[in-house]
Amino acid sequence: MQGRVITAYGRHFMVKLSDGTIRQSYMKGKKTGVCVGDYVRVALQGNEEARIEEVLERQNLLYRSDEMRSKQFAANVDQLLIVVAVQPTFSDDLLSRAIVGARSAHIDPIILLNKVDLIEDYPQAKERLSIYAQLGIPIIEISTLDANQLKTQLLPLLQDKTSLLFGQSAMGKSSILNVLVPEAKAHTQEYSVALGTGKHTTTTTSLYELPDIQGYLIDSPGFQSFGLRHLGQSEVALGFPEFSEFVEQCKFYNCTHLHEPGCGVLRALNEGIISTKRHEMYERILLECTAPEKY
Ligand SMILES: Nc1nc2c(ncn2[C@@H]2O[C@H](COP(=O)(O)OP(=O)(O)OP(=O)(O)O)[C@@H](O)[C@H]2O)c(=O)[nH]1
Ligand SMILES: [Mg+2]
Ligand SMILES: [Zn+2]
Repeated sequence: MQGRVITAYGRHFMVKLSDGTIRQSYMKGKKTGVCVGDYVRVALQGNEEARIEEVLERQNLLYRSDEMRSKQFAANVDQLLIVVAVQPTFSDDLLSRAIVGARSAHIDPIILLNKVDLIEDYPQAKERLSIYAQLGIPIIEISTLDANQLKTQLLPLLQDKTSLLFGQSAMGKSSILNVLVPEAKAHTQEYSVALGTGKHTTTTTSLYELPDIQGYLIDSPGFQSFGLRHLGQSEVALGFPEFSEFVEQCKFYNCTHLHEPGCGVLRALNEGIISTKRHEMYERILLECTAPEKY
């Protein structure tokens, strides 16, 4: 039987089977490599459990890799909903990394600016996002305090897709989920009670079916770092779409756009067409990717 992984607790997974039932599942072997969003083939074990026999081919996989380890976020994701809030302040660095991570995995990024009801700090947040708007990344301004409005804005975008709510802690990812999938709240609370955390913060990635439309929404724990060491130079550059028209002018086909003579990107940078801040971000991510492994 086939199914889709809806959540993972260490080595254990919950799999929603094609007949609509949900089973606790496990996978044999040392390194599991199964993650939320995966389509799997399972063998039923008794009437409660299932064993994952095979992970079916992935359309894509969003993951990060730092110096010490790599971590899978989710598989088979159509779009990344990067949630930033008016308050607390979001990190430009993490936002840019999320965009690079998405594009390199062929996932479309959309920025959700949440908590626009906090009008005092709203103008500053909007201003900080203008650079991403110029890149052509959709930015949708929302507040979970207005549930009807939020649904009107988001549901059409979520139709027929698997979307991943992604971002730093306290940006409001789970609050958005709870508006769109009211029954999710019970699940989350149950889990934090069981763990005795008693906090709102999300500790596991989980996939939910949207009740009103066809589509899936994944909530994930807030992240504080997003290493991109697994990417090559051209993949990093994909996250900087404003470079592309100038890359064509580079003298060397394997130009890294850091120091080469005749580099179209550096020329555009000098002319103020490409933002210094963005180029610095590119350099930082690229140097991290090409740095030798540390032991
Ligand atoms: N004013 C305001 N507060 C909001 C809004 N959305 C969420 N919040 C509050 O922001 C806080 C954090 O919300 P969560 O939904 O738990 O944030 P999260 O992104 O899921 O956080 P993690 O699970 O830790 O990653 C909560 O206290 C929410 O009540 C909003 O639109 N406006
Ligand atoms: Mg959360
Ligand atoms: Zn160049």
